[in-house]
Amino acid sequence: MTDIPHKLKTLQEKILSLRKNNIIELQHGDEGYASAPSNIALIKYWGKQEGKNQIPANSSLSFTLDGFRSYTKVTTLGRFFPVEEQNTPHKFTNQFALYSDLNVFRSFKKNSEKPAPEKINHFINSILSPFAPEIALYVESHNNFPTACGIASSASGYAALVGAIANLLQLEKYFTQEELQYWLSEWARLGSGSATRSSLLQKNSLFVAWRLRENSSEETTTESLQYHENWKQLKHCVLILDDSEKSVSSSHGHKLAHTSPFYGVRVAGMPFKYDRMTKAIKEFDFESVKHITEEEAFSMHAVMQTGTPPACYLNSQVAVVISKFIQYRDAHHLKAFWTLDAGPNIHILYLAEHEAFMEQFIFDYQKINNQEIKILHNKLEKLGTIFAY
Ligand code: 2P0
Repeated sequence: MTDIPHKLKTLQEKILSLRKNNIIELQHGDEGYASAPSNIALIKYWGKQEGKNQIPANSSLSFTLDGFRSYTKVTTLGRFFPVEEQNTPHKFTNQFALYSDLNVFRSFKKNSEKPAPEKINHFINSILSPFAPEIALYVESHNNFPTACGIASSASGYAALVGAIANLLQLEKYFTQEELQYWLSEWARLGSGSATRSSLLQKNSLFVAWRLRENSSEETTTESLQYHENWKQLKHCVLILDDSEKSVSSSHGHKLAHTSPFYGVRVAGMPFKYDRMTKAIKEFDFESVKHITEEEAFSMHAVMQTGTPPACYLNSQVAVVISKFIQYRDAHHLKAFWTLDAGPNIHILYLAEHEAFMEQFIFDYQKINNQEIKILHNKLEKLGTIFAY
C-alpha cells in the first residue's frame, strides 16, 4: 500500500524493532481478538480527494451503533523465520488470509472457509509486511447483525480486524495509548473510511468525528466528540425495506461522487454544517441535529442519484415510509429523526421516552399497508470501545 502516513510508518518500524529484539514474538497458533461497533453517519462521507489514499472530501460524523458489532479472531499460521532471514529465497512467501463467516465480504455461509478476497489480502499484507512478512493470518469474523441490512458491516469489520491484529501483537503493552489509538484508527481508515469512526478505544464514544485537518501534520483525525448527557437516551433501530446486496459498492460510489453537479456545492457547505452539528450535539439541540441529519441523507442521495452514471440506492418504498414517519412524528411531537446509509433501509433515532410511540408507528404502518417490515433494534450493551470482546 502506497501513501502511508509518515507517523504510521514510524510505528510500523517500532514494531519491526520490537520483533528484531524478540520482544514481540509470534508463534504458529498465536491468537488475537477484538470486537468493534458499527456506526451510522449523521454527516456523511461520500467522495474522496483525488490522488490521495483514503482522504475524504469532507469531515464526517457518526453515532456509534454499539449493539451492532463485528467479532474477529486472527490466528497466525505457517512457519516462522527470524527477522534477519526473511529476505532469503526459502522464505515463506505465500502470505494469505483465510476467513470464515466474514460478513464484511458479503459471503456469509456458516462454516465456510475461503481465501480472502484480494482487497482484504492486500490490506493484511500491507499491515504485516514491514515487520512480519512471513506471517499468514487465519481470520474468523462474524457480525451480530445480518449482512446487507443497512448497517455498515465494513466499518465494524475492518475496525475489528485491525483491533484483532493489534491484540495479536499485544500492542497495548508496547505502544502508548495515543500511539495505539493512532495505529488503530489509521489502519481502519486505510481499510475502509467509515471504519475509522468505529476504531476508538475510548469508552463512551457515542459520537465520533473523522475530521479533515488543515495546517496539521495529519490529514485527518478520528475523535470522540463531546456530547450532552441526554444523548445517552438516544435509541436506534433500522427498518429493513430491502436486504439484498447493493448493486453499486460504496467504494465505487465514492469514485462517482464528483460527477454529480451537486457535489461541489455539497462539499463547500460541509465545514459550516459540521460546526453546527458538533455544537448541537454538545448543547443537546435536538432540532438542529434532526434537521442536519435528515438534510444530509437527502443531500448525499441527491449526489448519488445525479452522478454519471447515477448510483441509486433507494427503492419506491423509502419515500413513503419516511413521509409517513415524519407525519406521525410531527403529529405526536416526538423527538425522533431518520437517516439513510448507502441503501434503502431506514435508520430511526429517537429518545427512549418515545419507544412506545415508535412501536405503535411501525405496527400501524404495517397494518395499514398490509406489509411486514423487519426491524433491527440496536440494544446498547456497552458504549464504544473497540476491545470489548
Ligand atoms: C458514511 N458511507 O459516512 C457513508 C455514508 C455510506 C454512506 O462511508 O471506500 O465503505 O471503504 O472508504 O467507508 C461507505 O463507504 O468506503 C460510507 P471505503 P466505505 O458512512
